[in-house]
Amino acid sequence: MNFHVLTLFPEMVMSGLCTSIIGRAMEKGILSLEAVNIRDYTINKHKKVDDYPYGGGAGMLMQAQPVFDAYQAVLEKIHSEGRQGGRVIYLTPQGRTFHQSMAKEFAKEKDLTFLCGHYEGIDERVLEEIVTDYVSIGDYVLTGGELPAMVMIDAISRMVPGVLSNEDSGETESFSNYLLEYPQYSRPEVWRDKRVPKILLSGDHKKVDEWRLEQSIEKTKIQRPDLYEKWAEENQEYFIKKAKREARKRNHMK
Ligand code: 6GU
Repeated sequence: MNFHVLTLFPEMVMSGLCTSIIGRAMEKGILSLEAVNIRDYTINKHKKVDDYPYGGGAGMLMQAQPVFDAYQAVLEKIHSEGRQGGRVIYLTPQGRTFHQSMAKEFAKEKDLTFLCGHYEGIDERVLEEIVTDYVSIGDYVLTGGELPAMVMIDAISRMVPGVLSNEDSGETESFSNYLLEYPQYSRPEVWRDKRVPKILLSGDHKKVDEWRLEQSIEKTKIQRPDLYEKWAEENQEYFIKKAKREARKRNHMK
């Protein structure tokens, strides 16, 4: 996967993503990341990239020319490596809300270009010309598209094969089945008088799995009732099995 980021703050993007798991995947050659400074492409002699909006209104807009030319440079690079351009994602609170399923879809692409806006936005004409996807990362307003691009690149990267180790494949975690993660514990067995739940020390893997699933369900019910409803809808057999288990227990006690 090759990520290209069009931005006025290339150092922010590079420094935020070149560490940790993403950095290692880049060293391994599974991922590449380039941040292209839009300001390098302005034809304005003062290196200006913004101007007032026609019709008036608050703030400044990023102009079409430097954004378009910066994208042409990215496109030429992609073509020179024998590939087609691929999708161009504009980060905007007006876009579709980013979601795990979108991360999985984007992870199948060869090249993804992220366009980060600043000020009050970007001249509509260049958006019409180059953007294929409008994406938001949630219902709040940020000062620019860099953090959203970094959030998306992180989430997409961990869905690219080889980026995570086999043990923690992206599949088994929160949202892949609507349930949140169960609580986890490491050494020591007692910390500040708090014990690790006894079941986890039992060595009974079946019991441990049952306990973890129950914990996941309870946590999801409390923290994310919206996700819980979706899970319950798709896992009705869980409640039937659970009712049968409890009925058996009652019969044993009689
Ligand atoms: Cl993608 N951009 C900005 N500026 N603010 C946001 C956002 C994006 N997603 C949520 N808030």
